[in-house]
Amino acid sequence: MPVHRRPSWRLPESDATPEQAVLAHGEARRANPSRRAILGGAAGLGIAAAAGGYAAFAQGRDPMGWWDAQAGNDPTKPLYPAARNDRFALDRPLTEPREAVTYNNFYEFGSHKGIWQAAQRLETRPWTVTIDGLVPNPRTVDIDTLIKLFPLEERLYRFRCVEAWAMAVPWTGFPLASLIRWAEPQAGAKYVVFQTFQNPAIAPGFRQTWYPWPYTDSFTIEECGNELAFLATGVYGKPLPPQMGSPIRPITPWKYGFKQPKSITRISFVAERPVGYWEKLQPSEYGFWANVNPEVPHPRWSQASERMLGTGERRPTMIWNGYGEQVADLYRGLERERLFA
Ligand SMILES: Nc1nc2c(c(=O)[nH]1)N[C@H]1C(S)=C(S)[C@@H](COP(=O)(O)O)O[C@H]1N2
Ligand SMILES: [Mo]
Repeated sequence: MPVHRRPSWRLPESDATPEQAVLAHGEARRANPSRRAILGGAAGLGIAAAAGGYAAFAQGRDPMGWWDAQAGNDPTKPLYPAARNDRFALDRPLTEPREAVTYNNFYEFGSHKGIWQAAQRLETRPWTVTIDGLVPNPRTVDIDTLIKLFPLEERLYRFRCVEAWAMAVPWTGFPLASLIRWAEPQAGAKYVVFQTFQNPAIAPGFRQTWYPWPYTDSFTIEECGNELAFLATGVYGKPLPPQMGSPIRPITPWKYGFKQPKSITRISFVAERPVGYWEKLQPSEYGFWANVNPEVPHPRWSQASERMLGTGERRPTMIWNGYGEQVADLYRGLERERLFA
């Protein structure tokens, strides 16, 4: 099937070139939001209407207020905060939560970083996840049932986008390996595909038909079994906010962020290597493995260094995003493949 390709200057992640320009724009809007933008944003949203009056107005401006309201209604709220697993510690301070929840990539809600308000339209309950493909017992599970199958824990991870911005966040969730074991994949299952929700009624990105919706990406079964591979259901001690992929998303911190689809509704076990969303869109720029490497530049972004959200601090990029000790062995014998970017 032919895939409509946009010229590279119109490609989605190039909206962030130069990154500073986008950040400055976002900050200017935040500092001086137009009343119309605030009311317009709030009007489309059930909780804002329920809060009413000034509260809704203030909440419309305050991403932390939105998050608290949403987290307050979350059926899994009593599971937070989960105990921290100290084996996953960090070499740098955590990113300010406000920065992490207001600078996002979630193309279903728009191809820019300021989608957090638009994403509040995502209704994360009821929510189901379908487990299918090469498993003995394909099934669709309610998210609250699924989350309660596995004990939650907190881990501090680095997170790196191929656009060269980075953050350091405390995810809450459970090992991806636990879910894989529970699903009991058959011997022929070699890859695991994660698929994002698809509801054009609430997310304007789906009208941009040149994108290969739904957003999917995949890992090998071996990668899913690595101790770092995680299914995040929360961040900063609370259930995930919609803009960060509520109610559940995979996290593989040694890979670029685009490999990790948000707001998952399907996990499929398959035999053949799938082609993910970005690789479908632009195979010359995005590959299957997409492991972090400072020496392999993306055509539009040097990967030599990264910029921390919030502080703007520049740090040298680390190969495997600093997780070589845990993951490098996964790639022995695969040196001839395009392992990076
Ligand atoms: N469904 C979906 N998942 C997605 C994306 C997206 O556009 N849609 N963007 C990816 C990219 S490019 C990055 S860098 C991370 C960003 O995660 P964050 O916004 O929570 O920091 O989400 C990834 N997962
Ligand atoms: Mo990204």
